[in-house]
Amino acid sequence: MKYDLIGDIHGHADTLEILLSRLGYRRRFGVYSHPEGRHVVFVGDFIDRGPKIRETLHLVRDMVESGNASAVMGNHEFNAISFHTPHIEKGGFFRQHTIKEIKQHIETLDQFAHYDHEFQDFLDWFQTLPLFLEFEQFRVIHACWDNEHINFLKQDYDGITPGFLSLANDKINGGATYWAVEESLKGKEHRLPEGVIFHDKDGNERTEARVKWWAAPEARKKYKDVLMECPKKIAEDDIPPNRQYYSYPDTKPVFFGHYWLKGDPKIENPSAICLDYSVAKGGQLVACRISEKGFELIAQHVV
Ligand SMILES: [Mn+2]
Repeated sequence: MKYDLIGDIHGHADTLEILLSRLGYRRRFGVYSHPEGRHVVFVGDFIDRGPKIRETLHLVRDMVESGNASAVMGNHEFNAISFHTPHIEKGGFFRQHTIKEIKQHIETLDQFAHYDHEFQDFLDWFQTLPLFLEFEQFRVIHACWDNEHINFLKQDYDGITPGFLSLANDKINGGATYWAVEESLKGKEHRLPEGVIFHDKDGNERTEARVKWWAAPEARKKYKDVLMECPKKIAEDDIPPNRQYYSYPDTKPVFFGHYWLKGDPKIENPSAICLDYSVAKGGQLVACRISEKGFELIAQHVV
């Protein structure tokens, strides 16, 4: 099988259709497929933010159900399941309905306002999405591959049950389940050096920063090389040898999305390749074609 991987879509169905046609996929009997039998793997985050979430979901699910694509779950799909599933024991839902959570999900709610039944169908479909995929030549996960979490999920994950949702949404008591879902779907954070803080985009004071776990070991010299939101104060400082930041330990390539990278896509580390270049912030939707020539990134500016 020949593969094309596609990054976070966030409701940008028109951009997705252009990218698919540039990759040689054609709509046949209503479903995108490739004349040479190529297969797409989507890295998750189909919903929220963009203008055509329903269309995106129909396109992606039709490809998956007809065997023309595979998909893993993104944090937005996981959050949607949690947002809409009632917590029978505690009351309310597995994900809170405060302004912050509603704002993140508002485009999806709005676009499905008159399609309740259809939305329920998609929520059921989200529950069938795997949390990671492993192929012969590569791996796929939404945010971060850590073998400890993968082994836990292989042994203990038995689908999206109420028990699983309860643990996965509970930082205090959720244990290994919470951390496996949190880090696989949202990434890892590490503590900043003593006394260093930054303010996130909502103005909250933060003492932990997201780790660029995909940065190759030889490319990790300064703090800015390993931290996503690196405070200016330490950006150019060398990382002391006693400070360890999680690094993907294997050579088998892993593809992921999630990180809203900026600029033109490039492969910094051929073992860990991010395909999210902020399509929902005016950036690009990115695919990686795997062929005899190796990996080739194909980017489509949002339309
Ligand atoms: Mn994401």
